Amino acid sequence: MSSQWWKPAVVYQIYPRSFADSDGDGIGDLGGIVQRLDYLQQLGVDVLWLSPIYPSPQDDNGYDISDYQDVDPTFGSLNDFDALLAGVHERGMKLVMDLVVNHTSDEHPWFEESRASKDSPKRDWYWWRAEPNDWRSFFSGSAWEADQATREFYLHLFSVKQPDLNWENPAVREAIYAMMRLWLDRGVDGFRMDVINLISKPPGLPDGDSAALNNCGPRIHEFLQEMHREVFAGRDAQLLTVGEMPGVTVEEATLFTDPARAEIDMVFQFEHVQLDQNGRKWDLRALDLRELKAVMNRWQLGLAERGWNSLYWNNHDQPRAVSRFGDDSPEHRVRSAKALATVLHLQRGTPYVYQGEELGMTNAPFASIEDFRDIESLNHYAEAIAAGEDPGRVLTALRTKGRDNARTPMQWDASEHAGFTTGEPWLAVNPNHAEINAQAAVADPGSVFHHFRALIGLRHSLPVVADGDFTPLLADDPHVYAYTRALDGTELLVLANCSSETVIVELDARGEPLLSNYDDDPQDGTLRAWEARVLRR
Ligand code: TEU
Repeated sequence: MSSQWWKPAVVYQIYPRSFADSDGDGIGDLGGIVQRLDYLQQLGVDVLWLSPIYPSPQDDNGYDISDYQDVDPTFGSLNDFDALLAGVHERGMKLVMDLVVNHTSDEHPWFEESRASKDSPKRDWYWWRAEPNDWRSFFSGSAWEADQATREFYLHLFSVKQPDLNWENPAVREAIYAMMRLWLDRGVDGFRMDVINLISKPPGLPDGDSAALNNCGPRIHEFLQEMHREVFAGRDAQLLTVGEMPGVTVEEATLFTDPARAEIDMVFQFEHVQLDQNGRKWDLRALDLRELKAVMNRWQLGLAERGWNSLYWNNHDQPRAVSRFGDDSPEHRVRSAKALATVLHLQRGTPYVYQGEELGMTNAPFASIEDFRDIESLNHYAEAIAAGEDPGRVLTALRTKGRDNARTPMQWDASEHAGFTTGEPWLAVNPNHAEINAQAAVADPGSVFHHFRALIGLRHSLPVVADGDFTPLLADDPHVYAYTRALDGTELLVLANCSSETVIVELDARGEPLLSNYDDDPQDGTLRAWEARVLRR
């Protein structure tokens, strides 16, 4: 596995269900992705990450897999997959699959065999107990489900239809490694690993906070080193592995991503996407830019010597970046989307663009609970209402933080269903697609799309972006995000006003302008609303 080719690379995440529908059933598919490969090549991204496309009852939109070695007919076939992979490689891009192996679907043959009887040869491929502990599921309610057949309980940290695999069992690990080797042999270029820090459970499964107790358990590094030996070692292909790790710390991330330890290339940390909440995700809290910068700067400096960062503002589990971290009002949406991309893409790490982020897509105007589809949101709503919470308040939280915000169909043009489908979309298209869509963006040199292209171009052309040292500036400034990158005598100054008011910048902002989201620079020591500048000096 040749090293670190992904440092100057940019990854684009596709949520197949919502990207492009080629057969008019209202659900995106592989044929639709193939139709849009030229668009992605024009954007300039290097790697495509596909959220799960495997056979699934779709209880959690594919993160509940019932067959790891095929493609769900909703999305297409293995032949369609091979055609997609060929199209990606022909255009010089790579394709990374989603690896969901903390749990399977309860309709996976492994689980069906496991639940059949207490003596089943696959009984301990999952976690069964006569009595549950007090663990709660990430999707509300208990993390244990009673199973009538054997009158025992099985563990599911996510939905009832997502039973957790028992990684203590070497047969489970070997079966997973064999499946991964199959996809790599098919030409896949790596894996995004779903909640991979939860696979090593705490001995004895003690009562307590399940998220904390299962975060980076005692054998996690042993398992990832074994996986690396069994799956990746000895392959000369350029591969990428990224582990999604809710709750991971900088210290743990340096261990996971230190190349000398041969575990994974990078992790998704969650600290910066949990600042606008009081404990629970649904207890909303205003975001303070100083706190956001503090977290991002700590990760930048923490992995400067050892390890590597992934960089993201949003994905299929998070609300839209411009609505959450920017200002999605018509007056400021474009500039704030560009400013957010600028401060993220020029940091040290591999940037991830979530489909539609390059257009400045926004959160959606969900009117009522009937408009939501995501199991996490629907379960939370049911539990909150049952607990007597005010429905209006709960709905406001869902509108603000709900995952469906990220899952409204991709906006390709201004037509009825935004060019996503000729059928009835599984989730309503955001009505602002008349203005916000790829067709308009590609045709407009001043669009968010072309700003992303320019940022990706800087990472591809300037070694300082991939390898330069990171130095934070103005950490205590409540409005301005600023830092430098330096390498071999080249320095980049990156600064952005992350507010909708003009502010004064307390630093020497002179240099050769490389990129900005304003056509001019008044050179008067101020930054206008959401003004972002990249200068070389
Ligand atoms: O997400 C794990 C995870 O951390 C999220 O569920 C997160 O807690 C929540 O969405 C934030 O509000 C991964 C996948 O990305 C997600 O889509 C799946 O639902 C989940 O695992 C289970 O597979």
